[in-house]
Amino acid sequence: MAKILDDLSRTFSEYLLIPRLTRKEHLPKNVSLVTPVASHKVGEASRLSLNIPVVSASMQAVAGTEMGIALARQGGVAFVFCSQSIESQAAMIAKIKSHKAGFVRSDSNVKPSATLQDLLDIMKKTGHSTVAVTEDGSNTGRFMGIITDKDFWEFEDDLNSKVQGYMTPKDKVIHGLVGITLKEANHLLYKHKKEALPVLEADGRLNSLVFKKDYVDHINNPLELLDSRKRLVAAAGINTHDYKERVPALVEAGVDVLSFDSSDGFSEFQKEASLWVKERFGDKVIVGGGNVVSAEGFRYLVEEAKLDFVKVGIGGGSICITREQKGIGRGQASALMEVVEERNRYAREKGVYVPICSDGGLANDTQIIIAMAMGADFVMMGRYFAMTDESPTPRVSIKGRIYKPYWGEGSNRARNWQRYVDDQASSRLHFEEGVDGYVPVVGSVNEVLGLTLEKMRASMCNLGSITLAEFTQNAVLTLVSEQSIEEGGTSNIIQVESKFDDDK
Ligand code: MZP
Repeated sequence: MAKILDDLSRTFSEYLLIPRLTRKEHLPKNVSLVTPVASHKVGEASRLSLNIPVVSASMQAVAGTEMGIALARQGGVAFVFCSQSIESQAAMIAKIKSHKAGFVRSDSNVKPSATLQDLLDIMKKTGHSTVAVTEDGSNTGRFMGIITDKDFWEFEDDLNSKVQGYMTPKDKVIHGLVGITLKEANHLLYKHKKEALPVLEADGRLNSLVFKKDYVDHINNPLELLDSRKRLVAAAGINTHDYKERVPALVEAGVDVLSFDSSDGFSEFQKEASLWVKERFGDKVIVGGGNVVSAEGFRYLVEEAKLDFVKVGIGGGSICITREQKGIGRGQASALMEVVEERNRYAREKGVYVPICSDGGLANDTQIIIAMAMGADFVMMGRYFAMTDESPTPRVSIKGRIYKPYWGEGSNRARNWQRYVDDQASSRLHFEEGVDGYVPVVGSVNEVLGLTLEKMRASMCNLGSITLAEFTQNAVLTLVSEQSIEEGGTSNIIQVESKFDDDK
């Protein structure tokens, strides 16, 4: 006979946190949101930690290059979607990795004999206003000079003129030589009031460029997540079908973290794929997976599949209809609490801590905070990021308001047959598990995350916590009745902004 669990399937909105003693040192400015990504011995550090406990879903409508850059600069990572060709996903990872390294390979270059029109075309294509001039127009050619959009007037100068007549020639360009440190390079930029510093090889070929704006960006983004070579950390979704080709291409492109993207990860497919990646790449790349909603699923993925982190959540995603279609899933709070308990048991038994990611269904900032209090190490979100400027979809105006499209990876639109179809031989999607819709545009990742994290830091202080580990340790949660949820809202007043309520 089927087993019926005693507990109800509960969601985050059914819980509230009880404040604990706030001491004087419990101030938002003292809070650290650093959180582990890879499994590690209890008491030791994870080989990669995020600076904020937030990652993006691996979805077509959410995470491309721009999201990868934006989130890493805030201290998290975006899992670049895998429902695309291996080449284009690897190219996105390579772009994130090359976005900023202090010393960047120049990707806007011209020959001295190029015309101003050629130059303009390059500037429009790359969006860069500073272009290196090299003898052969390559990014490692003999350095001849530099030209910026301030050196000519698009509507006044003859666009058939040659770049060499307008560029600043090498002997007048402040430059450094390979071997210079980033600090020394930034000092030269500061001293000579320059925007860009070319760094040259001893034989005069261009090696890289250092930009003032990168220095300023770094100061403005103190939580930026960088690898040991000062490149942004990059992450990608993978599947259990083409991993033997996809993973090597992603590793070659410089990926740091991989995650199996599957609605049900409690499978031999995921074990086999994970062990293959582990055997081939060892500790070179972090591999997470899921999704699971039970202690049993967690154990399997950790002990058998050897995954570095485990994602929890089936059917809670805002675009997800898995529960309606297949009758599988679990309330996200119940699933998370059971898996966290098992993770803690595993840590006590084996002395190994496995980070847990709560994936999907987070409808507001409060739910993110409750998920963290319940023991998630980080949360994964799709809708939240689909609404930002950096998601890869176009803005559309509907009845005078601005929206962006958002669709599930299990929808026909995503044509992500590998994720859901049971019949491995068929590429036809038998039934949909996701829907296709629109979400309102809310602003930049920076703005939206800034507010969420401000609230998280404040809640942590209310619970007398400076670290996320303390937050979970100190958390006391209470179930709320429908009446108390109503009590928590405003009562007996007509709110000024009530006309916006349908946006929530
Ligand atoms: P949400 O943040 O939009 O609520 O949920 C995002 C999560 O939903 C993803 O990380 C993924 O686990 C899940 N997802 C993505 N596509 C589907 C689907 O088509 C889905 N059913 O459930």
